Amino acid sequence: MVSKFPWIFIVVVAVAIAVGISSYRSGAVATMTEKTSAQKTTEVSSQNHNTITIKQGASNKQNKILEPFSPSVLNIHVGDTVTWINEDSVSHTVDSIAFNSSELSPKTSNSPNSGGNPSSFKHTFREPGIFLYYSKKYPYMAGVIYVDTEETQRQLISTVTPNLTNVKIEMPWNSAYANKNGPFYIPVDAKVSEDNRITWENHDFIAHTATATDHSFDSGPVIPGHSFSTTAKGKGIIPYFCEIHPWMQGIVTIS
Ligand SMILES: [Cu+2]
Repeated sequence: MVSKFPWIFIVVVAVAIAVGISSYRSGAVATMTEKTSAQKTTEVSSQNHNTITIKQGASNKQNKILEPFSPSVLNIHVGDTVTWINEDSVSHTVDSIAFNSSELSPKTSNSPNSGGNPSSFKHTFREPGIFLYYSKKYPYMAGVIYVDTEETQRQLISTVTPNLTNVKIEMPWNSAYANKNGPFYIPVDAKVSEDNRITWENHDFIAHTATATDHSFDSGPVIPGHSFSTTAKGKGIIPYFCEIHPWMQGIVTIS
């Protein structure tokens, strides 16, 4: 028994040292993990600030700029901030149900009439949803921001179906009241090709309209169970809304 004691002692000490080393190591690993997550946090916070550029020449529809607000579709998270920067040579506004910018001066303006207005506008998104915005001054300019919207849902609400010559857009059940952030039209940003037929079908129990902000089309009241069709003309983004429930908005992108 006595002769075994030093061996047991040695084993105990060896185990204690081994545990000590491994816990020291795991401490080091923990420190490395913290560093990695800190780096990740930095990456995420840099993604938290998104920029949308109002392109040079955006105010003139004849310039046929496909994305006057660039990018026109943005996917972000709750808590993220978006900054619109006016790089056009005239002033602009950014208008939506959720927010309205003041008059944004041209970024490179030397004009004494700019009145010291800012050339950029920031908005922080505090809740999930689909946020459409457009320009009240130049109503053919529009964009959409998806805040924590699942990709599957975005696909559902932005169908891209090649060879589809009749694109259907649904005015869903209780669309004016079910969800204050939409979708009010499904898909909310329909992508179509020029000369495609677009049909809005009213699946709701009340009448709605699909009225282009530039008045390039206007369904007038579409009663439940009925539909309205038009032909997609002119490449670009066309924002539209319901004249009866103007917070109902959608966009059609014609390419
Ligand atoms: Cu409506």
